[in-house]
Amino acid sequence: GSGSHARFLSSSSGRSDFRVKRVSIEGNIAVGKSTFAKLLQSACSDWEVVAEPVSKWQNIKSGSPQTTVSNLLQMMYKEPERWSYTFQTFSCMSRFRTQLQPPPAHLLKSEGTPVQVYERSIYSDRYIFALNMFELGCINDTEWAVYQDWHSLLVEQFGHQVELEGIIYLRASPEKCMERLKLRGRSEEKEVELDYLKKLHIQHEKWLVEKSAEIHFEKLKNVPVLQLDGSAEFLTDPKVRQFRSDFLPSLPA
Ligand code: DGT
Repeated sequence: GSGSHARFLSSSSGRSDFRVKRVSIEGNIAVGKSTFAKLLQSACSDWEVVAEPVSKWQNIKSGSPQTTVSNLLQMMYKEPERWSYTFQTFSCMSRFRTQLQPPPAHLLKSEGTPVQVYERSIYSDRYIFALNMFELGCINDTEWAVYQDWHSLLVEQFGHQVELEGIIYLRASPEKCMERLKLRGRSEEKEVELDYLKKLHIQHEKWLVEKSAEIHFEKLKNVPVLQLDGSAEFLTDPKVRQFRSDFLPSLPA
């Protein structure tokens, strides 16, 4: 509720020289993270969204002198046993890279509480996706050990620079996410089955609701989680619109 919302925005980031707070939006595939993130950004000039680098995963340039472009997202969905480990190294690296970027100057100058909003995090990379691929047998024991080893090293070395103030969990049924996934029709996702979304849903629940996931980072366990009903249609639901006009009058109706 609003209590936890206020709590994670008012607590200190632990760095006196650096007021920018970081919030990650988590949730199943196609639940509506980007739509929600854009709403946050348009509601408040102090909030900046850093999108998930999906387009980078779809366009990897390799080879010379002729450059070929490969679509790792597609390769991962087509042949998960061959490509999941490679995918997770690249998705996690690109998440680290974008989240380590310094915030833009306008945020640093802002007088309010500047917030950077991430679509997913280095933590969902490990505790949702990589773990799920391991449990499905698409990442083998050796790959999983190697992934966890370098993931922990990077978090220990750089974690303080990407510390989260809070997590927003957009929660919806796997069926609802499937409906939206079909609606948006991203070609790589054609073969995604409801069962896969159900498994990802359970991983989210274990980490963010039941708190029963085996998390290796003490700080992460204490990050407050704001749970929001992701089944609402944020752009058209009358109740959401009413809330927006009452509390966020700066937004276009
Ligand atoms: P949204 O805004 O909630 O509709 O979601 P998008 O489109 O911004 O992002 P989402 O959740 O659909 O993720 C993009 C695609 O990448 C989707 O097919 C799931 C996949 N994906 C994202 N992160 C990972 C990951 O760490 N591992 C694997 N295997 N797949 C991932």
